[in-house]
Amino acid sequence: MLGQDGYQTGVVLDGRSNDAINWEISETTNFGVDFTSENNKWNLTADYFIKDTDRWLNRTPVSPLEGIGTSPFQNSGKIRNKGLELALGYTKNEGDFNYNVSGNVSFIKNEVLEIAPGFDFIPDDITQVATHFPLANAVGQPLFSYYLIESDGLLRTDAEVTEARANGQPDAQLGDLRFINQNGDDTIDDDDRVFKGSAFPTVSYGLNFSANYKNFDFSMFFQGTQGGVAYNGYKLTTTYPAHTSVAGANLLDTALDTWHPGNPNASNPRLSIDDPNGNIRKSDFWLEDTDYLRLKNLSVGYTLPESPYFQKLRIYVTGQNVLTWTNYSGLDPEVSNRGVDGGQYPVARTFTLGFNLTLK
Ligand SMILES: [Ca+2]
Repeated sequence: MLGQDGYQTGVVLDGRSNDAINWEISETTNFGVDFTSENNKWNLTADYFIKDTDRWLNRTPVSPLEGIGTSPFQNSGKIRNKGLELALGYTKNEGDFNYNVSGNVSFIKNEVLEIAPGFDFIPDDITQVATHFPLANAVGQPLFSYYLIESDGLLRTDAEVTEARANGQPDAQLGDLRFINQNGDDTIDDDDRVFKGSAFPTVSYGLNFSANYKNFDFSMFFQGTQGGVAYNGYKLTTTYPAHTSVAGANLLDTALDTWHPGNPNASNPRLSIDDPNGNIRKSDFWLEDTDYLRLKNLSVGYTLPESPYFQKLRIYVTGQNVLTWTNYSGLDPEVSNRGVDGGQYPVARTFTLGFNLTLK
């Protein structure tokens, strides 16, 4: 206001709508075979598919001259999913001991075929600690790929520090991360980013086993994936207190495995309040494989024979997410959020004791 000190609160348009958007269009081509053996004991299914999604809905950036913070959705680009799905089952139904074993595996490749003309990549708005936007979409890469500065271990000798200082890291010290200066200029910045895979697993599989022996029944289901990668932001916020979003918060024991002169073989870079080397910047240091095998379901039941009071009574114990095998260090390898792990609440391990009663 003229003649008054200070600022007045103004209003600015953060985004705008796009009247021209349409549904995405998908086109799927399938080749499949189903096979069942004559005695119905074996069955096999194989399915090869190509699914193209056209008019991909995304927030392609608009010119900053528009003055809006959030770009509107638009249809631009084409995504391809192709893969092979196999399922095999075996059933035995004779005598006291009957069982069914089945397994399935799928190999899926996801690839961006087109993006809006004039762009090398379309940044994705999924964020970690509000400053890391690790994902981008580019032709030839999987959808929602990591687009990051590459790290190459810790600087553990004076010679390595000297070399890093001459190669884009002027403030490097012992215990800092070494970053790869892809374009060879005198700084490490977003121009040094490379694509580093995505959260999409390349292989997913499941194994189911169910059996009956006299009055007992038993079933278990395993599931797993391979080839997916997560951006472990949870590690960042629980190891490095320098980040403003978590200043003063409790840390995990990974903070004990940070470099200091008494711990020269640490896996994590040194703790630093001002972080002059940018160790906690957006980089592939936070990427981790999410390969896992999980016993998703385990169930054991016993059915009491018919009595004067009921027709059937089955007592059972069921467990979910009973066991998990993984090297992923976050809370849960089944990371949602396009693989950007901000410490989302993990799936619960639950056990249930119950009964099914069928009255006469
Ligand atoms: Ca550079």
